[in-house]
Amino acid sequence: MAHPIIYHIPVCPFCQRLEILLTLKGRRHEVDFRVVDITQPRPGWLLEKTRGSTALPILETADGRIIKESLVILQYLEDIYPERPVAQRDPYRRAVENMLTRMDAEFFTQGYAWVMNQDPARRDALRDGMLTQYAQLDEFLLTHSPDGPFLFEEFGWAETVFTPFFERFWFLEYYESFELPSEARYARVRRWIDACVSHPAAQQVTKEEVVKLYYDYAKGAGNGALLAGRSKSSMAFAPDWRTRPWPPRNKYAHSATDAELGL
Ligand code: GAZ
Repeated sequence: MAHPIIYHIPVCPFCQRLEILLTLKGRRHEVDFRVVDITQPRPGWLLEKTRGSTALPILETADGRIIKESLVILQYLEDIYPERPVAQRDPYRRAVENMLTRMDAEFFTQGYAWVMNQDPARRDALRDGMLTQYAQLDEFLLTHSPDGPFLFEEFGWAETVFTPFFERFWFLEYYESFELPSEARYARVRRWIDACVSHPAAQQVTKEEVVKLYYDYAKGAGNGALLAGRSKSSMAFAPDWRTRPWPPRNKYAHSATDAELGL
């Protein structure tokens, strides 16, 4: 049987969701992942497939049809590979994980707004906004899964949706010195996050990779955009991130050059 093709950006959190789901199902090798360089304009053949949109991931089915949006692609993969279900099958339990899934956008938007912020005067408000997000997740988990660590018995759908963002938010620790306070009202969500990021199916990125590749996000440039005075994006594939130095952490005081970043 022909395999589906996924066009993706390796460090993109939405793309990582698909890799996690397939890994949980033991099917990672059955889907053909093709890398797209986010720092270059999209090639014409790809824009033809997407009818002009540029966001990734997209999935091309075995018979050549295109599916967009990571959550929609997750459901498609869940449906074509029903063995080892990741989504809950009981309608109420599925509704519970869907309610948590619906909290994803506000959560990641808050984290990205903070890392991309360039105004030191807004830092405290952005930190408070982030803490509100963690408190909301904590409250949800305490209501539906007080013991945990996961929402249900195992790492499942909600964990697949959120874990890529828990791993991206390592950039807040590095560039904003953010630590989730050791207070009771974050204790449940902390246990969830710790269990999520240490799960074997969610090891596609490391803290070092996230911190190095997201330097330009920390300076306000998202999605592979080029900052003034630079000739290369920190999201570039080459030189390999492993060979680059750790970037300077003082994003409000200093703008690193290509050379300082090992680019
Ligand atoms: N809703 C889509 C999905 O598949 O779930 C989102 C996909 C997406 O945004 N992909 C990004 C992309 O391909 C890469 S990862 N961008 C290039 C383009 O041309 O669209 C996304 C944000 C955000 C901050 C970061 C990211 C991100 O908002 O990590 O909003 C969607 C992009 C502050």
